[in-house]
Amino acid sequence: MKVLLFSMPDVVPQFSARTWRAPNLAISSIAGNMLPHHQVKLGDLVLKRNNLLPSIQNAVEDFQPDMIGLSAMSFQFNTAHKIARFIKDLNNNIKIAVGGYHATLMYEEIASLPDGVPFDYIIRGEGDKTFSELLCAIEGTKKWEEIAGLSYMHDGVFMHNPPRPLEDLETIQLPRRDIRLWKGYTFSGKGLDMIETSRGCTMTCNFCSMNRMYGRTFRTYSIERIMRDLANAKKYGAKYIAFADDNITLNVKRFASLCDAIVEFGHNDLRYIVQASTSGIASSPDLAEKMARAGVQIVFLGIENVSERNLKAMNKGNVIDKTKKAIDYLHQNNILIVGGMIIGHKEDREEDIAQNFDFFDKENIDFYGEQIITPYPKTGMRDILINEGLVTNSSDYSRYNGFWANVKTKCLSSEDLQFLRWKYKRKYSTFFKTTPVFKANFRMVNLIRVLFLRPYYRMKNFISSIGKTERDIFEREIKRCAEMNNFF
Ligand code: B12
Repeated sequence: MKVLLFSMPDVVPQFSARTWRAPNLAISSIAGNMLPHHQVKLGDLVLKRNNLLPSIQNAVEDFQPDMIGLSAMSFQFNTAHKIARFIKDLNNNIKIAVGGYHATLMYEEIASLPDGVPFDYIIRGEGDKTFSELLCAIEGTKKWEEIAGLSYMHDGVFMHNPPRPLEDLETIQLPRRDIRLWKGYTFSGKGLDMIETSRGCTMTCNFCSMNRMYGRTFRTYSIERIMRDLANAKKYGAKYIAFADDNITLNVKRFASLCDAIVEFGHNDLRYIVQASTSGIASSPDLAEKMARAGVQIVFLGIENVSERNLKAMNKGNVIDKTKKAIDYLHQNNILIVGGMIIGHKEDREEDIAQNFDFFDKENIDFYGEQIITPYPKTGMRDILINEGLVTNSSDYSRYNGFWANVKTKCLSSEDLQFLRWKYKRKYSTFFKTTPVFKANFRMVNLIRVLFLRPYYRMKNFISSIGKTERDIFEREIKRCAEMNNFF
């Protein structure tokens, strides 16, 4: 069969496609686990945001696929739905499968969409083997009802097979990087690629969708497999590697040996971006040193919030002291920090939001990854917020990306939340704080920032706001963000 796999073009304003265009690891992995007699191509549509539909039409007409697979997070699902309709209009014989987080969480709702379903198959959970078995069923070499994790249309209704047990990672083949339709994967002007070293997380954060995909489990790939994957990514031009692991410090000892292996295998010429927990990094000062030696340049640090009340509400426990220690250990090793921050908790007032931005500023957090709490489908946090009557947008998932306010607090409306996030982000983050190029040697940059740049940007903000109210500038910015994913 001829298969085309697409990841979605939607991005969240914080991750501008100008500086961050990552390949989607899911479709690369699906392709890597298909039987060799199939032909497959990969299209990461984030590379085609400016001419989306013509790019899809050309790819379909040039390649003539029998099957198209779409990968979507919740905030990208609307786009996946419209693209599926567009493809069916192009050629109704093409079969369409959808997979990823939204499909896994909302497959029953998708199967009963009121205005008809442009998808023929829904892949729930890990799709590496499920998709390969689906192609076998189409070719008549596998029984439909035997494919765990598959939902398929039969006589006009969707049949939902039992959920798929988690895969043995030893049996998952390397992702394919040789069949990408387009070029342009980049982070701050250098080649970017994605690698996973593990799957799952055992932590209990109730705002996270992970445990609906993997339960509270943690499986790891062998160091040998990871080194082969790094060599492959390097072969296809990667200079930056973002590890897709949600929390690479779940097993600190293992991560430390992975850092040592990267040096031993000579892959410390790459620059790494990882996601880690504060308690993981704070567990030993040697870890940050090993990470720096391996080439880790940026850490997405799950700080989340600095109020004990809100940390408790997220099942994160009081990690503030560990957070401060983790920040010190990383900065002592010249590692840049993207601080994960979640605001808009039920008791939050303006001062609670200000407190987090103030902490980030005092701790010299390099990039602000602030998000407004989002009631992602089927998460514990969603149930709590709905029961409290605090969800203001319960069904338009296209706004479920941490940028938009879909909730209110007992003291702040969602409009207030949207405005305050913008106001404090603008107040604290300066240009140089968001441009990694200038951060190569951030000690010097810090000095420049405090002495010259902050006053300069305060001046620039002031000049650009002359004659305009803060609200005017805010409305203009929000309008720009609301239009950035309008492709149809
Ligand atoms: C890496 C990552 C990022 C990276 C890079 C993403 C990118 N490509 O640009 C960064 C940090 C930029 C990021 C940002 C965001 N992320 Co993110 N991210 C992840 C993470 C950690 C790994 C994704 C990954 O590659 N996994 C490895 C692959 C192999 O697994 P997979 O994607 O799940 O795919 C498997 C199955 O889902 C399925 N499958 C998936 N697609 C398809 C398609 C087909 C056809 C088939 C058959 C099967 C299939 O099969 C695959 C193989 O088993 C996940 C959590 C996780 N560990 O999965 C969160 C996650 C996907 N992100 C999430 C979110 C919300 C976001 C943001 C919106 C929020 C934010 N503000 O940070 C932004 C949006 C970014 C954007 N596009 O603009 C949520 C999604 C929740 C939801 N309900 O949609 C997750 C689940 C995190 C969470 N804790 O809840 N993210």
